[in-house]
Amino acid sequence: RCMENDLREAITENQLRLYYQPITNSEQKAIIGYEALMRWHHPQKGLIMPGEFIAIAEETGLIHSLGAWALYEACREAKNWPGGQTVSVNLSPVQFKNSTLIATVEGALKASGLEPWRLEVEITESVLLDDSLGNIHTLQNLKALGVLIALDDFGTGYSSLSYLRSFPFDKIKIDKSFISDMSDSREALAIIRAITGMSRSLDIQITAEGVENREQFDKLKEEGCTLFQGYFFGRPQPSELRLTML
Ligand code: G
Ligand code: G
Ligand code: MN
Ligand code: NA
Repeated sequence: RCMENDLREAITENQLRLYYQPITNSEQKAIIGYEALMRWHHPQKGLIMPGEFIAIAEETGLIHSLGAWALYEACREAKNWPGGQTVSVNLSPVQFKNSTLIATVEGALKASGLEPWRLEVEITESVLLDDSLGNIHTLQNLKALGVLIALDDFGTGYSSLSYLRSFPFDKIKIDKSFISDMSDSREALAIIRAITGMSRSLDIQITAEGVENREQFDKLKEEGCTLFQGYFFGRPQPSELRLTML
C-alpha cells in the first residue's frame, strides 16, 4: 500500500499542517473561534486534502497518530493566538471509540497549557448511532476535562434526536448541504428551522456551515443561527496567515 507508507512518512517527516477557518458570531464583528482542518503537503504530489487520506488513515489505524498529532498541534498553535479564540478539532469515529482518547486530549491540553474551554472537539452524529453507554461515558469524560463538544454535519445522519437529551452538546453544526440548498429547497429550509427551533428550547448554540454569500448569512441570522462559518467570511489558512479580522 503505497499511500499507507507515504502517510506513515507524512507523520515522521513533518508533512502535515493544520489550516484554520474562522467562525464568527451573528454581529459579524468578532472571530470567536477557528476550525482546524488537516492538510498534507506531499513532497511530490503537493497539497492533499483530507478527503483523500482520512479514510485510508482510518482503515490502517494511522488515524490514531494523525488524530493525536492534530490535537497537540491545534492546542499548541491556539495557545499563541492573542485573541484567545477557541480551536475546534475534528475527531474521527475511530478515535472517538478508542480508549486512549481521553488521555490524548488531556495530554494535548497539558503539553500546550491551553485552557480546556478553548478546545472544542467535533464529532459527527453517525458516531452516536448505537446510542450506547460507552458513548455517553466518553462524552462525559471529555466534558469533565472542561472541553467543548460540538455535533458536526448535523442533519446528514440518522437524526435520532433522542441523544440530544441524553447528552448536553455545546454546539450543533448544521451540515453545509442544507445551507447550499436552502434558497431553492423548501425541505432544506424546513430542516434548518426544525434544528434552530429545537436549539432554542434546548439552549444549544447553532453553527451554520458553508455560508458562501450575504444572502445566506442574512437568512440564517433571521432563522436563529448564532454562529457562522464559510467562504463568505474566510477560507482555511495556516495559523500564521489565518484571518484575524472581518
Ligand atoms: O477542508 P476539508 O476538505 O478540509 O475537510 C474535509 C473533511 O475532512 C471534513 O469532513 C473534515 O471533518 C475532515 N477533516 C479535516 N481535518 C480533519 C482532522 O484533523 N481529523 C479528522 N478526523 N477529520 C478531518
Ligand atoms: O468537518 P466538516 O465536514 O464540517 O468540514 C468542513 C468542510 O467544509 C471542509 O472541507 C471545509 O474546507 C469545507 N468548507 C468550509 N467552508 C465552506 C464553504 O463556504 N463552502 C464549501 N463548499 N465548503 C466549505
Ligand atoms: Mn467539522
Ligand atoms: Na461539518
